[in-house]
Amino acid sequence: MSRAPGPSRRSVQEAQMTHPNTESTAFRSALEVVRGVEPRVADAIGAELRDQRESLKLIASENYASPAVLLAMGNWLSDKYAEGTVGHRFYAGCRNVDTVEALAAEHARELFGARHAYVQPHSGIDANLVAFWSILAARVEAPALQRAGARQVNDLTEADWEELRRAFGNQRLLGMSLDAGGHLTHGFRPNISGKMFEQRSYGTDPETGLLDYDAVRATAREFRPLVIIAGYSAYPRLINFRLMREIADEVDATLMVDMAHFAGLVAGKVLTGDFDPVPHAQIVTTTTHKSLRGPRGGMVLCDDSLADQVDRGCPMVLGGPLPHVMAAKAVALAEARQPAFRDYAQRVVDNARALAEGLTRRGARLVTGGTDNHLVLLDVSGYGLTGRQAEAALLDAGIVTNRNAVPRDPNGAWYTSGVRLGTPALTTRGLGTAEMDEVAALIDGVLTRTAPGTTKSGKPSKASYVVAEGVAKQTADRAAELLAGHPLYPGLDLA
Ligand code: DSN
Repeated sequence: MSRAPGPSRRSVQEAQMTHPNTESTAFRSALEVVRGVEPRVADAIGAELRDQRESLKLIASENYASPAVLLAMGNWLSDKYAEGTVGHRFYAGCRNVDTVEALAAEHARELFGARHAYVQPHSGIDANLVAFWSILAARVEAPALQRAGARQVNDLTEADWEELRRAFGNQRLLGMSLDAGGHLTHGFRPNISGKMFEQRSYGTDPETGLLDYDAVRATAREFRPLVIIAGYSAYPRLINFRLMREIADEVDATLMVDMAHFAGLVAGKVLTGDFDPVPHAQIVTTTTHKSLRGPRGGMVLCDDSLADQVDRGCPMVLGGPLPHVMAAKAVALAEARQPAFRDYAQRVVDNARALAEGLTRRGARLVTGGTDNHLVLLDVSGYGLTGRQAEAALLDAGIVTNRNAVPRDPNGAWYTSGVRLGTPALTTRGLGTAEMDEVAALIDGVLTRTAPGTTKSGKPSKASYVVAEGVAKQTADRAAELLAGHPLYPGLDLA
């Protein structure tokens, strides 16, 4: 995965701020209008820009959307109801919503090479809910309709519905365990997926930390799930989706991939062949705001077998579509189809690797020993800290991360033993591999000089911590210097 020379070394942000005066005027005017009604909201929006400008953002699931994406959301498209699908709405007057939804779906299909795209989900959880519904409906409704000799669900009798309800229940889902990097929506109790499905997890190899496909296959053979989910929010390696589909086919399961974290790497053609989920899975879900760098929202891609069910997502499991966000999705997906996005995606991965190497060289312990994608999972137990202590100490030093469980974590999901670090946001700002080494030095410097604290009664605490005098300020100052060379929304002036 060596990086082809990019067409330009300008940062993504510089490329996006093509008319800083126009963009400044647009945001300034918008804030002035908001200020006229509720100044505290305008202040909070301005303060958020300052916070984001001043912090070293390493949250793997965050990014910075372009001014065009942000501005596409702030308008009267928000005022339309548009249940239904393009050209088939339950409300009159949707022609402009049709335009933006059709554009977003077209860009998504072209970008990912998908047969069908559904751009209405409001979030990743919603996208997954649409996928679960679609898989169940396709599997369960069709035979029920056949048995009842009915053409559509509305034709079913109460007795048919009774049978349908029974068939919808007690289905099985196999997904990656949370501590191996899976996501709450992959069958865990705090999410509806953990209640509607009987769930079983596959983990990672205790020695290597890598996904063990033979173990996944053995579990699938024994458990016979209806759905196998591949995808993660904290696994730093690639998944072979061809193999996962093979396993799913063997047990007659539907392969669903949640690519929320790595959609940008798929869009940017860093993940291709066996590592691109779209040709292999029957259904793929994603968010649009992580490595894909779009507005906060979700999306579903699928093959023809599930398209009809997916399009019934609203009102089946979703509230009314957000037309203004679909407009912003169309803009972001158009941006991701530009050649520069491929360069960006490759730099995200190069930066993650440089960060991993910088940490390893300084003695840090990484889950799986490194990374092949946009994230690094740092096991902070080597520093004598919990994830919660490390996350808080880093935040004091201007480095924003999030704590995350590591496989078989002795500290559980709340305190954890890990910190997840991701490079999509800093790459958007234009930081490169040399700076990632410096970021690694800053992180290691803070964690080496942080000690666990004690509770009020003097017992060891998993939450409190003590950073050596001056370290947080010194680090924050250096982080600010690094960021000053890569301004967020360069030229954007709200004053
Ligand atoms: N909250 C996202 C993340 O941080 O990974 C996933 O939902």
